[in-house]
Amino acid sequence: MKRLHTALITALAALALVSSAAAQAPPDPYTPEAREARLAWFKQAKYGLFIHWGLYAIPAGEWKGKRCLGLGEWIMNRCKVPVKEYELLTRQWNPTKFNADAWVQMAQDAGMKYIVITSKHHDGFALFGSKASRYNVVDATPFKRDILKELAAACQKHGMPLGFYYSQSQDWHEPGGAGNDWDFGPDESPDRKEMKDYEGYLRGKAEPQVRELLTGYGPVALIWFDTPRMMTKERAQRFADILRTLQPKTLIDGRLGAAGDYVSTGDNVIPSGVQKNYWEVPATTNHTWGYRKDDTDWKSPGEIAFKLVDIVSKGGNYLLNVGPMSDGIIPQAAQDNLRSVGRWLKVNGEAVYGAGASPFGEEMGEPSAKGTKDLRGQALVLPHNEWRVTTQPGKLYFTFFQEPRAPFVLPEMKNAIKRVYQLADGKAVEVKEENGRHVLNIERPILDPMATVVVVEIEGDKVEW
Ligand code: JFZ
Repeated sequence: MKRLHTALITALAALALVSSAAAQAPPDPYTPEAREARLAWFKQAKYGLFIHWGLYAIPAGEWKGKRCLGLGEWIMNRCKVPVKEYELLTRQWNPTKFNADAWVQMAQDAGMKYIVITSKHHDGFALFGSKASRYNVVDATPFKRDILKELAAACQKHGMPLGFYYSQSQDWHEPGGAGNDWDFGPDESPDRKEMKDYEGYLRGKAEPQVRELLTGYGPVALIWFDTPRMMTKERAQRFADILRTLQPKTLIDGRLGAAGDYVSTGDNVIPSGVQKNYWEVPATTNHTWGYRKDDTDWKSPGEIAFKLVDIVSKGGNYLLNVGPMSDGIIPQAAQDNLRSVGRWLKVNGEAVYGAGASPFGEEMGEPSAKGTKDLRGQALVLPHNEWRVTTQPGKLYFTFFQEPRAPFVLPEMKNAIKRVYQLADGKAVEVKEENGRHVLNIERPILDPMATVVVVEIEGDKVEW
């Protein structure tokens, strides 16, 4: 009896030891469950502000009196500006009107739920104080202020998640970085042998800087890697390990080269239907990321609202960009348009934040019956842009971008309908049954000609057929 007792106690003690060890060991960040947990806030957020800001805001699309076509932040590459010449821009970096609080306030007014800013773009210049490279805002400019420190503090104050874009592979300032063939020759030989000290660059600048971002700026919501040239699985994994060790909750976008938490689509590319994997589209408000003084072709509030709801109805996030000017001001037209969408979201946000994808799909478009190809050579889908559906448990949000025909026939479903009303003012919408189909009689003129949301409350959490 005594022996049994002792054995029992020993076993219990061993069990306690094992379970306490399990409680202390950090959870494995590479499991699907850990990824889901990391993505929770992101799926709720849906709409973020991308900020491309750097030395390229000074030339703003023009070098020595000549226009350089293309993206503003690519000017060094497009006009083949030698490092020694481009570096001189640091002397002019003095954005006296930069106000981190004002930027975060604008994002909040716009209804955006996270911010991602370029900590270092392809030109290699860091917007933060860095021990790994003196080519940064604190050590190389008269301004001396750490932009990211100020932005991180403002975001902390407003409860706004902050992430950093980091160009891990292209760095046109460094002889070992990828991309600068005008100063340093090609990255690879014709038979794809690496020609530069790329490893030296990764270990000497990129990896240390990513570590700095994850240790000096509070909680980092995500790191937005980009253009993974020569990013082997092994190299990408080194970056992932830095993140998972220093801040296991930080998300990795889809352009590291491996181990991303979600898919990043092509720039401005919205898929034609619901996607299986979680995704985000990076997109511009005009036609450039970094500021260009000649690009004033802004997307209207209605276009932005449509894209946002379209994206949510397909199960993704919208990361919408602004390119502040060299004085630190975000172009006024972009601010105005974003704030207009923000006012719409104040009233209609339930249809967007945390909302699920459409259970239908026919509203999104149909493949060209003639088999036409689009500009990218893909099968052309002819979009239908009249309305979109987003969901919350027990609710379907029909967002109309054009005044619907009365009566509007709801897509087929088995669920009984409990209640139908306009989201903005709660006013009931008349619903009838005709030949087994639900028919809405939506009031005309339509409540909000930009986008009117009609909520259909259904029996049960999800649509059944
Ligand atoms: C990259 C950058 O080169 C650009 O300057 C900007 O920062 C943008 C957000 O990202 O450009 C890309 C990267 C990937 C694709 C297109 C443009 N893509 O996959 O289609």
